[in-house]
Amino acid sequence: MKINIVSLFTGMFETPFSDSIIKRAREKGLVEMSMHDIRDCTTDRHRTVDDTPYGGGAGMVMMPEPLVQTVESIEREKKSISILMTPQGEPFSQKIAHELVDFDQLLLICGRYEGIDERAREIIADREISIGDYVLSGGEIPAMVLVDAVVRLIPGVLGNDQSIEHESFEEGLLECPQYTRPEVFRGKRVPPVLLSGNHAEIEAWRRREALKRTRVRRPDLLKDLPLTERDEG
Ligand code: 9D3
Repeated sequence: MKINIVSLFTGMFETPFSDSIIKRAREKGLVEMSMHDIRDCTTDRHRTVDDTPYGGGAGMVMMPEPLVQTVESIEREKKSISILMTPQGEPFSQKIAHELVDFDQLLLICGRYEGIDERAREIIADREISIGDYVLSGGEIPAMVLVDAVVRLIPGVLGNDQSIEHESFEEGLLECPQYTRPEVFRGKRVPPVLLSGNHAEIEAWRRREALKRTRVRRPDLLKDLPLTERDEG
């Protein structure tokens, strides 16, 4: 998969994508990433990328010309999609991550200031995504979140021992409690069932604990979950 990131702060992407899972995915040739600085597509002496809003008001708006120019300078693969990271977009989810992993190329456009000129938005954005209802300073961190979630779904990126199939959001439940050595830590014991060696009982316990935790912390997740008869008990 090819990932192109359009931003005014391309330097922000250097370290997060040079570590751990994404680093290994790049080394294995499974993802190719490139950053595109919008300022490189300016033509004036001051390399201006923003201007005051028509109609007045506080803040600045990203000008259409350098932004559209930057996006249009990127070579497109057959199956590519351009995504504008914006607080007005649809909320990002594991489901969207699965939809995006099917593309050969993602173009992620990061806004800054109060946002981008509406005409530029219409021209460059196939889809618009937000990562949640809180205010950030720009689309860079949201783009990193999206890349991380999508890249780990590319076949071959995760090792077999890190299989995604049993991960919490894939099953629609929160994770059950996890334990490792020692058996007793500050007087707190590991639940005896986990030491029993009875795999059927361990599985049943994990499912029960995951349901319990989801019911308390995220009851909204249970609404669209197919529960078995055993779960209801
Ligand atoms: C004062 C009105 N704000 C709109 C909600 C203005 C505004 C706030 C933050 C305009 C841009 C931004 C910068 N944020 C993003 O570009 C952004 C974002 C976010 O702030 N939260 C969650 N997801 C995203 S994706 C892009």
